[in-house]
Amino acid sequence: MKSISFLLLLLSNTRKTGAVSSGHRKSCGVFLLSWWRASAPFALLSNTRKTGAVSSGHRKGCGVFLLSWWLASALFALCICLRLDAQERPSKETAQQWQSRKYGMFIHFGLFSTLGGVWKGKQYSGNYSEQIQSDAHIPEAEYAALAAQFNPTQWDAEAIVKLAEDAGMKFIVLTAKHHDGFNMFDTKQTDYSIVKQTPYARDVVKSLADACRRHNMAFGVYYSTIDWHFGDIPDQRNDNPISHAHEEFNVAQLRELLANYGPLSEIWFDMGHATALQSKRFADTVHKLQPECMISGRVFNSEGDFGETGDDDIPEYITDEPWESPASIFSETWGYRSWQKRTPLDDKIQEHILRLVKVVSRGGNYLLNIGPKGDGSVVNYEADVLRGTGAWLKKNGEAIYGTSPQPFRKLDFGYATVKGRHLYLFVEHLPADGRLRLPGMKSRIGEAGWMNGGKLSVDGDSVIVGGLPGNEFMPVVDLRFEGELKVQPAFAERADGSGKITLLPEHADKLFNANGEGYYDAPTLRSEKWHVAVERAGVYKVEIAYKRGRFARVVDVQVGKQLIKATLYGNEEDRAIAGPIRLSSSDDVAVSINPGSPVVRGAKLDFEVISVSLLYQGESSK
Ligand code: H79
Repeated sequence: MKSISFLLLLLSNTRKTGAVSSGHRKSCGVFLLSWWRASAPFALLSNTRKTGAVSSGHRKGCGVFLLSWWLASALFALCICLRLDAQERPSKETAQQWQSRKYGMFIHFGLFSTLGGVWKGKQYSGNYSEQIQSDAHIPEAEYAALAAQFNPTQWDAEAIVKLAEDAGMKFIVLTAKHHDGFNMFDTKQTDYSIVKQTPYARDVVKSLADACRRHNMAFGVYYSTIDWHFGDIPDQRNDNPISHAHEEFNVAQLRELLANYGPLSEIWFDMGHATALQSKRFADTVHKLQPECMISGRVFNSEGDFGETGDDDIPEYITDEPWESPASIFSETWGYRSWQKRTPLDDKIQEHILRLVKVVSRGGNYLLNIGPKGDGSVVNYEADVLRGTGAWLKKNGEAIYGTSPQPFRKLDFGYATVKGRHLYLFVEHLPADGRLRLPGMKSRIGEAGWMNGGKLSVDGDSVIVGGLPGNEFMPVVDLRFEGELKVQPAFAERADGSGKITLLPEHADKLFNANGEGYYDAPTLRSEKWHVAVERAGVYKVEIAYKRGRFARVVDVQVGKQLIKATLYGNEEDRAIAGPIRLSSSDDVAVSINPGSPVVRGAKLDFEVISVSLLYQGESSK
């Protein structure tokens, strides 16, 4: 993931937002229109019109027939339309609300918590401790028998929500069921649950859902699509296929989770290797009952509403699409590990503040995990890490919540976010000359100052800070700008002597689809985008040099607000021409290559762009 890619479009099909749903409906309409026009009675009508060979009586009968046929087919078309669009996706507002929360608490709590990473006196480190059943090859019956001793009397949902608040977290996601298949909620699908098989006999998911509701804290659940108790073979990769019976079981459990715990902010599907139809069925099951519930990309096959990075992964890209980075306090485990070597607290707090800032500056949400002990209590060290991040957020939260990603590719001092007329600068390293440079900043900078602190002077595109305030970690500068935020992209391409503007892949912002078919699938390239300074107004053609396209395809070339199509053939190496197109002179026109619309979820650029050239044709087209 350490590529030079800067942008990631995590979910290919943007159908999740309101905007895209209408796009989808439109494409559905286009499809229906062409189907209708191509259908027999229409062909008959146009034929008879052409030949004029039918009598008027015949024509009348024919008209009635055609009218009723059209009405029937329109009704049928409507049904198809409604059916295709039956499962709504969360609205744009919901997606934005989800994105604005930025920092949440993940909780890995289950039967595995009772073992704390130890089985029969041996510490297991081959896998995360929540997967000790697999790591230590514990026979199913022996593992299931642990339930008789599982009595988390120290589980205090109210205190956990309070801890999340103190940490500055805005949402909580709890493991309703992990890969071991042990249910932390009351389910009718199996007796293998905390309610039916433990002395505790209470629904932990319910207790937390209720506490979250009391505190206005967004609440979601983690749900593993694989299940060792159901019969999936434990395997380190956890990419088991899902049998038909298991699919039905999962769907029934999802319905319970969506029906019995109030509105869920998200369902955090994890692992397994669902088929495309299974992923769609899981997503549809959720959205049918709660259209506003966001679904993690690990439902796979591009059915998620938000992208999920790999565990503890922070990608190098920037995007304002919904995505999340799930993180554990120590990358070795999510579930409680009694023998975890705990490093100095302040370093750990700083490590997670830095990770939070990186994720948020790239547009994502940071989901930081705690692994309570088998008795339900939170590990003190973990609570202290969270409270430490909370203390920093109390001062600097303004620069985190509800912000957009940084508008600069790279800053030599650290990171940035944007909100309204504020640009927030997170200072990780102080440059030797004491200046925070904002390359390409074109908006006029107004006031600047340390967050809740002293004023700073501004010189052109730099804020002069001199030194850092005290020995504060990651201090933040609050800078106001005037008007719309305008940042000149670092790589605005210009024409050569002949008027040709050449765009190369190494200068492109790359947008990817994440969470394709499964956990182990690399993100796929969805779009490449450049910024062009057009110095000469006039007519241009667009030439795309490409290679390794397997099939002929039409691609969308977006030049500013203009969309043109180019046809690429399945040759090893070739060129395609699109346009002509008229451009007026401007210092920043975005040019991008995208899959031909209408797009389906997961659509990708399955060829390699060698270059894109804008060729000047003259002042007007000949
Ligand atoms: O719930 C947590 C994990 O148990 C679950 N996802 C997070 C949120 C997960 N299940 N499987 N995987 C993640 C796949 C991860 C596999 C690996 Fe590894 C992680 C391979 C290498 C690092 C696990 C740890 C196996 C070896 C070390």
